[in-house]
Amino acid sequence: MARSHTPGRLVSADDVDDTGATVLHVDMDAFFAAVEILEDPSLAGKPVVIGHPSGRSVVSTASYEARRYGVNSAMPMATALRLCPDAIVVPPRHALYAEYSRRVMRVFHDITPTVEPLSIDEAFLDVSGAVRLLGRPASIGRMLRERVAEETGLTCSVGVAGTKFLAKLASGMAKPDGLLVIPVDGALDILHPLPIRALWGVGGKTEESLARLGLRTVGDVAETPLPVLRRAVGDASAARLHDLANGRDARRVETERVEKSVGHEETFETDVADAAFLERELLRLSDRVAARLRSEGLTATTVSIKVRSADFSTKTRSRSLPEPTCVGRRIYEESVTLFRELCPEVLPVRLIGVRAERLSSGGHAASLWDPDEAWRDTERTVDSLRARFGTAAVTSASLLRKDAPPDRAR
Ligand code: TTP
Ligand code: MG
Repeated sequence: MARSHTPGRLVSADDVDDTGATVLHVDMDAFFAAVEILEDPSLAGKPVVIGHPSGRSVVSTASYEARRYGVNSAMPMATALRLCPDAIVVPPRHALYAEYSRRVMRVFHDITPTVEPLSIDEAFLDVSGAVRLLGRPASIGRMLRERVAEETGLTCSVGVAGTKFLAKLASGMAKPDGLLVIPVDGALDILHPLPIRALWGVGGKTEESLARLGLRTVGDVAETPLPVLRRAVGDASAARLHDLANGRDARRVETERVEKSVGHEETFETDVADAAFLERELLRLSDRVAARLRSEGLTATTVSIKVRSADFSTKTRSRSLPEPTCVGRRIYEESVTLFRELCPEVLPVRLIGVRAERLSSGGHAASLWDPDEAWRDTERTVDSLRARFGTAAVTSASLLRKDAPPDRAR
């Protein structure tokens, strides 16, 4: 089911069975080094080591060219330079990596609201809800890799499996720049021949204890009776290792905390007195607020607007909705109504904003009568187009009108 490209690296064939493999693990390849190479293309193809050049520091990461010499993360810089004297040492620039990380995570959120970031360069995604719109898990994984490359110029590796542990294992096996599916039915065939160290959380000490029992592979651990494992590594570890070795991992992909409100606002360079233009701004802002709500799996029950006039006086107005919504059109209707109640006294306007409040998670409320259904479906389609082609590719028709005042702030 998998074929090997470079030694040790596995990628899935196009026709691999990904049924039920709805957990994706994405990890950027040689992240800090890849960002530095992107910023300075003269480094491409060279052994690049990220870290401070002093002999006492340690390596943050190394390009795959440098890894061929045995250079690795956390290795003393002096050792790295001994192994690879031609290495180009680049001091880390953390703010830059954080910015790239945000861009990568944004791509993930375009695909599903269920994103669990693990570190600066990796995350789990649960794509079970995205399958209907975006296709099978493996093709979502391929699309994600393309989108990350388009948006950032960086490569990543993707593991696709039925559980978090197996998805993470798969992305590691696919590295660099690959995608590997571990089919739900074939998981144990892949898992059992691996060394014990492949089990999540097995470090040197645990490995030693298990080796003393004569256990070498994950399959050995799977076959060992639980009481025997307990005596070797303690109750908690034993249960976890036994589960993982048998392909069991009930942990779900956990999204980040629920936010209190979601808002967007626009400050104009020159004050705007054109009410029709301001209403189109409200449509654009409402669309953005709604897209944020949908991408985080949230709905709102209150819509508020903020209008700051040329004299800096600021008015906010809010309305409660009969039903929670994540639909831009609904948010726009409420905000335009609020805006018209304030007009024309607030003109000319310096800043305008839309905010969704009283948020709850778990999609829209189930109600028999759903006035937003058609809009929501349309906007979800827009979300999926944006996931494929990027935000700029899709916009509301009324935003394309060319009669915007020339003084509009960009
Ligand atoms: P990793 O994902 O572990 O490594 P990587 O992205 O460089 O390479 P790959 O995933 O292809 O194996 O870590 C992500 C970044 O975190 C890495 O680029 C640098 C930083 N990091 C450190 O600073 N110190 C470390 O010990 C490790 C492991 C990572
Ligand atoms: Mg990485």
